[in-house]
Formats: sequence, C-alpha cells, structure tokens
Amino acid sequence: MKRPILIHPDPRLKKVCDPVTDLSDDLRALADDMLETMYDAPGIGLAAPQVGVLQRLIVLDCVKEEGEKPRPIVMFNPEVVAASDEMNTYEEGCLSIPEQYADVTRPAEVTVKWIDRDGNEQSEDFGGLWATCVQHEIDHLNGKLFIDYLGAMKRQMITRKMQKLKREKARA
Ligand code: GNR
Ligand code: NI
Repeated sequence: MKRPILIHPDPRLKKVCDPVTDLSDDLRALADDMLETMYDAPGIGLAAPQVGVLQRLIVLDCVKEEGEKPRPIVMFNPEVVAASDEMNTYEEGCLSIPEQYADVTRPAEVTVKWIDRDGNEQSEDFGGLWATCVQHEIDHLNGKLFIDYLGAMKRQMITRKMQKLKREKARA
C-alpha cells in the first residue's frame, strides 16, 4: 500500500528517530509500503519519518539503468561505521522537498552496518550514488535534510517555496 509522503517543513522531519528493538510483521509490511511508495514516486531511497513513522528504517534502490535488475534494500538501524576521506559532490533532491535540487558534498565511500528484514546483521561498502543515497537516508533518521548543508539564504528560500506549495496543496 502506497503511503503519503510528508513535505518539508514538518516537525516530524526534524526528529531523531527511535531504534527498532523488535522486528515485527508490521515493520516488515511498513518496509514493503515504503518500497512501493519510493518506486511509485519515483525515488531512489525513502526513510520512515518521510511517511510519518519515527523509527530507524530506510529503504533504497539506486539501480537506475533501464532494464537492469532492481536491487531493493531494507535497512533497520543503519549506521555508517566508516567513511572515506575522499569526498564526492552530487546534486541531491528529496521527495519531501519536491523539485528542489542542490549540490551536497559527502564522503565518497561508506561502510554501512544494518539489520536486514530477517533480523540478520549486514555490512557493506557503498560508493557512487549508493553512498550518497544511504547517507541522505540515514540523515533523515537524525532529523537532518539535505538543505541543512546549504547556506541559510538558500535554505530559507527553499523552505519558503515549500510553505507556499503546502498552502496551495491545502487549498486545492
Ligand atoms: O529520490 C531521491 N533522489 C536522490 C538524489 C540524490 C541524492 C539523494 C536522493 S534521495 C531521494 C529520495 C529521498 O528523498 N529520500 O529520502
Ligand atoms: Ni530525502
């Protein structure tokens, strides 16, 4: 089932999310809903707070090539355990900040540890778009958005646009 995505500014997008302590069928169903919502958007990642659930759960699939096999990944309690000194700049966007894009610089490679949907601990090195996306998603779990990396002026301009968009949506 597709779920509505919260649009910035929203207090729920600013909260530090709680760790998942027991993996229930409800949480696995939420992960499936998040994947469906992400693919439908379409996006390459989605964090639970973006659908109003303040728990440490993200989903991602950064396979973008048409015709390539999809690779949906579900991560509970994801953590960056190592990051490269080498940095990478990507033009980022966010489903909670529609149609706004800006360059963000982050470590080019990260090692991420997480719990998978079967409750097993996993660890993997990510580079390229995967590295950017997984860091963007983990930031969401800590109440952080990509616009928080921008200067105050740019951030305020984007926030004002989103307030206007939300007012218009509420009227429609
Ligand atoms: O779909 C998304 N694309 C994207 C592009 C560059 C850097 C990060 C992202 S994540 C974003 C989906 C989203 O908002 N996830 O939280
Ligand atoms: Ni986002």
